Amino acid sequence: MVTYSPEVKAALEANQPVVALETTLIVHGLTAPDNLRVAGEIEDAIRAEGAVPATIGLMAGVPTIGLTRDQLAEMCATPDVPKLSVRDVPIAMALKSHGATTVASTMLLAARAGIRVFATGGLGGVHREASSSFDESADLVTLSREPVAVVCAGCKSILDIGATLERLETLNVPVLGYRTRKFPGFYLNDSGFPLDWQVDTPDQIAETMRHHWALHDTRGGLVIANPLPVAQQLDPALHDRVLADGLAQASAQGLRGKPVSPFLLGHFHAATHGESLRVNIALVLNNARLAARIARAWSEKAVERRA
Ligand code: PSU
Ligand code: MN
Repeated sequence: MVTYSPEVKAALEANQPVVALETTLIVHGLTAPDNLRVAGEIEDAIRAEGAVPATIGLMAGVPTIGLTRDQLAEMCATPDVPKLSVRDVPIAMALKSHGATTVASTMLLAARAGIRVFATGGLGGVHREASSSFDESADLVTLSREPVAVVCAGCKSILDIGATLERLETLNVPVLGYRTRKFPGFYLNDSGFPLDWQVDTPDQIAETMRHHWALHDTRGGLVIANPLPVAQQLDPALHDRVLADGLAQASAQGLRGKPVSPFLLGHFHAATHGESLRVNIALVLNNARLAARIARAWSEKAVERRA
């Protein structure tokens, strides 16, 4: 039902550090030809830090843990690959469809594979008009269920960030600022929302993971909020301008549901003439490197627990 690349299978069996990666970010969040190149760069960043990348997606209906470069190239070249949330996965399996996994569905498959660390760009969350549209990403409820630590630059700034943080609190999802007490704003270093907790080392994160899962019978995810350094962020004034414009366009076009996030990311990339794309790639690589270091700290703990 699930297939593994030989490299990922061997790493998991030997308790080596593994980092899960998603495919929605590649297939729907970026565009060709950048997307395939960036997918390779993310994997390289993880290897350079001494961990094994496991890019996850569905190939002809088969959940695949560790897509090869050829498989990723095929997915990027196939038109209209569906964006799969958790509820879509069994349908895509039955219909033997390719599928790009979101944060939520990647967490589901990573958890089944025993992968405990996952790097992405920004979480999905509560959309701005959610009080009337009910549009809240399944990423949030999945974080309350699946035992995976998700390294991200906060949630995408197109969302209602305050409401997203409130939902994470209700769902008992720990949110750890990595070397910060400010929740990052995806393209921006700081979203303007404070965090209760700061951690400074991958080992502190791995310790938190260990205690969280001991308390919850290995259920529930954690958010590791890793801001992009101020020097690399998008210009905040440009950000606010482009965001206001993008939200107005999405609402004028009556966009709803799954296309909203890709539309707004695409709008940013066009309206900033590629500047937001540079920032998006930089923050994903930054998250990949930290995730690899957390995966190493986690696998050291697993070895200690066995000793
Ligand atoms: N991070 C990025 N780009 C993306 C995403 C995350 O830098 O495209 C994706 C993730 O897959 C996340 C999804 O799960 O956006 C959220 O989509 P929605 O708002 O429709 O739930
Ligand atoms: Mn949605």
